[in-house]
Amino acid sequence: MKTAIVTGATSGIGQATTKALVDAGWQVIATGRRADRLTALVEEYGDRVHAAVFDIRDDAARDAALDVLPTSFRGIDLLVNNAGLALGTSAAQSADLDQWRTMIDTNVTALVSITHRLLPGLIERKGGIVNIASVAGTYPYPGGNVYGGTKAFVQQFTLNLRSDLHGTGVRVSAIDPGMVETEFTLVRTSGDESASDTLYAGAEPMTAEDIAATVLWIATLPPHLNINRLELMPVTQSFSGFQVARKS
Ligand code: NDP
Ligand code: 8X3
Repeated sequence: MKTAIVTGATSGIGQATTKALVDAGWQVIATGRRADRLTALVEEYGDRVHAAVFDIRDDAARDAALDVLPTSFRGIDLLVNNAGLALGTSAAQSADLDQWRTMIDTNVTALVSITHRLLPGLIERKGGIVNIASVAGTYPYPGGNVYGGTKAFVQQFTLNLRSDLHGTGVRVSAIDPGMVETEFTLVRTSGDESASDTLYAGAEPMTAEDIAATVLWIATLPPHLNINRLELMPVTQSFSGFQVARKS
């Protein structure tokens, strides 16, 4: 049985990916801070899910959790780097620096740290890495500032990993989703349910299950195929023009 580790499995895309992988016959190390949600996954799937509760920004907590993995979960075939967040939609000049640092610590520093930790085993097993980036890493928008910057990092890190892992057999992919209805906007707006509901209302956004199915598809392609980057949007989402500030 193949083993995956999914970061940010307590909600949204990570939770749906955990379920999709288990339903497809994998066993999953599910990580996140909210222990109750990981416990619920274990209750649902039994010994096919191992709950590893830690803050992904905390190297010592991460290593402690990975050091005590049950023997049957120790050979990891797939790393799904999904844990991440956006905080705030303010323009850079009025943004909160602590929120910027939290996004960088989570979306960039923690992602590269767990990747670094797991790379030797992934190389040994000719495994795979799927990084959840975002359309925000490609297309700028007002208020996207550091969030978009972190996701551009994830996209480029993915491609550079491919270069370094050349010849190892390890596959590395970035998925760039557009609008997916999850707790993402609730987190971004510090719990503003009406802002979250308004954003998704009538938009027919993608679902966490849509992205999970894409992760599973990438992970189960024949071993000679690598998806480098894959961008997805709901049909209702597309592009808008540049803005021009005119002299009055
Ligand atoms: P959710 O808020 O529903 O899920 C985010 C997950 O990340 C949670 O499981 C959360 O776990 C985990 N996480 C956040 N911070 C930490 C931390 N410090 N330590 C451990 N885990 C953490 O959002 P999504 O499912 O939408 O987001 C998943 C990924 O998808 C993110 O990287 C996001 O940027 C990306 N994405 C989302 C899009 C969208 O429109 N929803 C579009 C494009 C990309 P917990 O809080 O329990 O620790
Ligand atoms: C999330 C997509 O457009 O809200 O990464 O930034 S967006």
